[in-house]
Amino acid sequence: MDNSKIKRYTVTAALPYTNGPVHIGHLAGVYLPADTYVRYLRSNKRDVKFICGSDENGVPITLKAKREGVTPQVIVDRYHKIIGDSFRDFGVSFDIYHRTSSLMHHKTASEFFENLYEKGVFTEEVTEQYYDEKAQTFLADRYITGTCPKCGNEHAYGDQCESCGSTLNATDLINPKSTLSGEKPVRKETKNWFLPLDKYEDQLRTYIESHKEWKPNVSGQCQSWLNAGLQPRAMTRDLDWGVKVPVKDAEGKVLYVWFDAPIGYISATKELFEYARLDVWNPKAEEYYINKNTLTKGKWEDYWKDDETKLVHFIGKDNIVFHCVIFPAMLMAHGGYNLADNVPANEFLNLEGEKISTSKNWAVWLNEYLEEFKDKQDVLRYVLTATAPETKDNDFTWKDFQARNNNELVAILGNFINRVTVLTHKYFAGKVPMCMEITPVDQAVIDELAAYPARISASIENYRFREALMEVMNVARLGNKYLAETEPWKVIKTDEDRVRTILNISLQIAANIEILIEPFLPFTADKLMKMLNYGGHQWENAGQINLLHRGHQLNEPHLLFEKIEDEEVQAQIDKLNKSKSDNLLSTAVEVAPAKEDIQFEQFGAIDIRVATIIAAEKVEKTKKLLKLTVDTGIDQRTVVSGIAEFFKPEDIVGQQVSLVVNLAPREIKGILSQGMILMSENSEGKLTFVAPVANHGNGSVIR
Ligand code: B3M
Ligand code: ZN
Repeated sequence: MDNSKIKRYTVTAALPYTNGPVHIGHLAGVYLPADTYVRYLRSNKRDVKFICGSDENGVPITLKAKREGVTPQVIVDRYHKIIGDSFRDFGVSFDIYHRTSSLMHHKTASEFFENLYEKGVFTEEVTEQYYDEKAQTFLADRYITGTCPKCGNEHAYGDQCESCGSTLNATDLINPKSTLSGEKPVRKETKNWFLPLDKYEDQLRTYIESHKEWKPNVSGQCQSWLNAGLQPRAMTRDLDWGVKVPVKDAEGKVLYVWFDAPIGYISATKELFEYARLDVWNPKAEEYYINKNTLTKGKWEDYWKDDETKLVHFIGKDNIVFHCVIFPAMLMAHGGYNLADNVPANEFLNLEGEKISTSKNWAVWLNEYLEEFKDKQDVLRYVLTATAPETKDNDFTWKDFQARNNNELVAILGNFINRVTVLTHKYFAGKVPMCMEITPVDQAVIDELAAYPARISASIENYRFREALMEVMNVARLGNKYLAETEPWKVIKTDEDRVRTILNISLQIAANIEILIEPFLPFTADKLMKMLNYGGHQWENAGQINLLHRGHQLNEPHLLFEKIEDEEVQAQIDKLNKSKSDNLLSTAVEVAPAKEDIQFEQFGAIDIRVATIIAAEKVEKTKKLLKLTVDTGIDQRTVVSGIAEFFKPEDIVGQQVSLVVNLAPREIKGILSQGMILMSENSEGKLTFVAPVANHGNGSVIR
């Protein structure tokens, strides 16, 4: 897109699944490059909206909910807040961080589906899908796993292989297995609505091939899908959590998460402008992390339907097909929408030489980092940008984290700023001295400084953020070199006017760094702005040497960075190694030997039923007990259960359980308890419910 034609920008960042916190791989791959790009645009006074939100409708969420024995809403509420808070505290400056469980999203996604449905875009097909007879549910997406037919990865999902990035149909998998019951699934007919991707193949090819400027890793993946021939793809699923399919005879079906999630960018934009239009502050602003400082009135359509808007999607490489093939096809089918001008997908970041794994807890979680490295957001921003997997997978190590902090941030950037401000306070009481006679050495530095903003802009505008950050650090290197050559701490003894010039030019370099560093290290830029008492990050001023006028009063100098000691880093390495040994333990844990055999009749005497918790409260003066009111289908009764350490009363109302109903009543802490809820206790003593996987009526007999 010709830059002169661009009136505004819509920048989106992949919506993280709310089945866990975000980790450094997400940050390096998606959120830091996106935030750097948007901060740069704002510094250049461009009209930009930065859109993100929680992806709350996918199978990853319902799987997590089943494993914890709670509802999906409990999971998404928990992680929407954890993720939203951690992005805010890390300085990722979204204009809105929305969520796809919201009414606005369900409405927007439903209307989008109806638009295509009414045009007859979808083909209604009855196909055989995998079905888990034990769990009594169809197996979509992450409910089923098996071997990828393309690359042999044995842990591919029903819709995608994260290893080779291929999109799959569950029936493509070799040796499929249900992730719910572990059983081999059977095939069962069901009707779904298919998007005929094959019909958009030519348009997609034209679109993709028109973007020669896309990163090779992105274009390459797109070309391989196009060359393999696009197939119709089901855009609905037999699931009970997500956006209901808004057409008749679609009972028990929801939109495929990868149909509704990209529409989440649009619903978030609508929410943002609806909020700005109403011009009243409401709690949704907190829930959606709406950025008050950048809120503007306007029309959401300008950011999605106007061809003078540049749309950029920041994602990880496993999301390329959804953003470069499926979502564009949806937008083409709908009509009236812009297509992305660029999708600068990054590769993957590894950790200490191994793939980041949430299930094995082999990750550095952002919320934990913010706790353990207070006020060091920019150290992680710096290291993850400097080592970003922009063109190939890369590796994060805690030793490298420490080295870059100590040898680059402290020794180069922090050192330059400290020397300039301390010397100005020492020799001129913190006032910017007048620039006296300019020597050829001075002029050479001034000329070199003037060239940096355009060079850094070019790198950022082409999504090369590692290179851009390195150039910003070179400005600090230029400053250090200038001080080393001119040695004001020596010259002060003989030529004060010369030192006036040296420190004036050095302070201008410091003010330039404050502007140039802000897209990358916003917290440092703010500290520098306070120290220099210099306002605003305006890119247009960068490169100039008259930013701080003679007599301008600096504030007290402070160290921008502090050294990170070996112990801090070793503690993190130990923490990772502990999670590795916990994993080994949890897989190899000693299982208690079976009890003595009993006769079938003895077991037959136990009456276990499906029941539902309808009320829950803590038992006063006890740590472990909850008083539960349970609907057994036969009656409603009180049961006292020792689960208070693992569950909050409010989280388990509505939870289905397995209840022994013919256990003789017992008085516990003065409460008559009539029955026992079956719980599973793992090797760490953690309890979870033994609940029917499918929704069965209260009173159903468990045998
Ligand atoms: N929730 C992230 C993932 O695949 C996915 C992105 C949606 S962006 C519309 O891990
Ligand atoms: Zn594969």
